[in-house]
Amino acid sequence: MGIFDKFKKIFNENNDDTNKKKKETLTSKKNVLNKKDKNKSESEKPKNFNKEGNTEIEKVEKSSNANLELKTDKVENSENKPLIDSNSNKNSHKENEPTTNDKKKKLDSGIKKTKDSFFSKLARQVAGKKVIDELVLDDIEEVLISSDIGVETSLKIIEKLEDRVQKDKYINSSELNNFLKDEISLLMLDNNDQKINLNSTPHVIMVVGVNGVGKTTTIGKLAHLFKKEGKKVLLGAADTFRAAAVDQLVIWSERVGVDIVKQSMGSDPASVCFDTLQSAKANNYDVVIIDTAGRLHNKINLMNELTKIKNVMSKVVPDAPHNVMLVLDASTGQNAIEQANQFTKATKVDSITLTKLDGTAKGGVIIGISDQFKIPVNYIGVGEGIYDLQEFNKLEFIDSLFKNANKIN
Ligand SMILES: Nc1nc2c(ncn2[C@@H]2O[C@H](COP(=O)(O)OP(=O)(O)O)[C@@H](O)[C@H]2O)c(=O)[nH]1
Ligand SMILES: [Mg+2]
Repeated sequence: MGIFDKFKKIFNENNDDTNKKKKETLTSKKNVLNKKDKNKSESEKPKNFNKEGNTEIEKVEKSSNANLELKTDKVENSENKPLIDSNSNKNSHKENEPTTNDKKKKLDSGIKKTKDSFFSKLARQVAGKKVIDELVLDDIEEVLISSDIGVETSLKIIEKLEDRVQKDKYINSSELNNFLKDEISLLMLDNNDQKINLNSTPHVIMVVGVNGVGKTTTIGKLAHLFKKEGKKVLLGAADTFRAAAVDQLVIWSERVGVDIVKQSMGSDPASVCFDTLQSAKANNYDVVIIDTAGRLHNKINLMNELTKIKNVMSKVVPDAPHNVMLVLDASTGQNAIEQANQFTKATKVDSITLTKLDGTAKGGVIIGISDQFKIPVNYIGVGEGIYDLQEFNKLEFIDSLFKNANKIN
């Protein structure tokens, strides 16, 4: 009996036992990870959530602004407080638009760390082994789990790999890479319709996600993409919670050259949304993008807040928001999966944008997110600049991830 047949025999004899054990180990690994993530998200909660206590509420009288015209640079309400900043006629940035090739390079360099870390770990595990057989599967499983793909998704891949190795007895390392490439493609949701379909006017996109994930930055980049397509874009600064949040969105609106509706810090986010949608309707905007505060201190509060905002919006535009976009930060790895869990429980999420894929080794999280949530990842953030938002293309991403993978060691 050859050595592989011997291993196979032993493997088959212990197969049931091993599978059981493997599942138990994975469950315990999963528990540890979940616990870790839970602790992490606890520590990310804003410490001073006390609106009345910390916020100087400057009362901004709402105007009946249904007929506001944006002819002037600033439209002022009855108290001479600017309500809408009109930037659409301003000469915005003069940076050069990147070519398709530039974008590809940016994607390649963005996911380089993810790629290097994943394939070098994989190469280390299979180093010195001519073939991949059952004995190496545990090590490959470790690599998948530690690459932020997510435990559930890793388990699915490993089960398929087990079947394959049982069938073929063994595969070599380039076959392993091809196998992983095919399986990962199958697991990732097919996002053929990558663009957000702007099928109503105004089309309202509400952007949600915890603090610091890149919501405001994404809104700026997105506004630029829509403007470039000839859309009339209005931003709504409904993150009234933090001092700098409104200012940050104003800066983006000026940079991109799109209009913005704002009130003072501390005002009711729902009221900002109401104003924004009214202005959008009255002035024929094509797209409205609403920035929200990233509070995730508990599911009930989050749910209540988002429900309130949605209800107020639908009073002005009945089916708004048309798209709830969840922004997740790839560099937080497993924690991004946990946030997706929380947000999808609190509200219906229509699309996901995964930011900070540049400079992180945890980009594998996009595979787990696509597999587990069945929500299209529409955009990826690959930097802080205005052009650093790309429509997510599964095949391009996978090609970039696996290109020359055999050479990494
Ligand atoms: N490298 C990188 N940084 C990003 C990306 N998106 C956002 N950021 C940065 O992340 C930080 C937080 O972003 P911000 O938009 O304020 O997050 P928010 O709190 O969710 O609105 C800022 O310093 C951004 O410049 C990205 O795709 N890549
Ligand atoms: Mg923000």
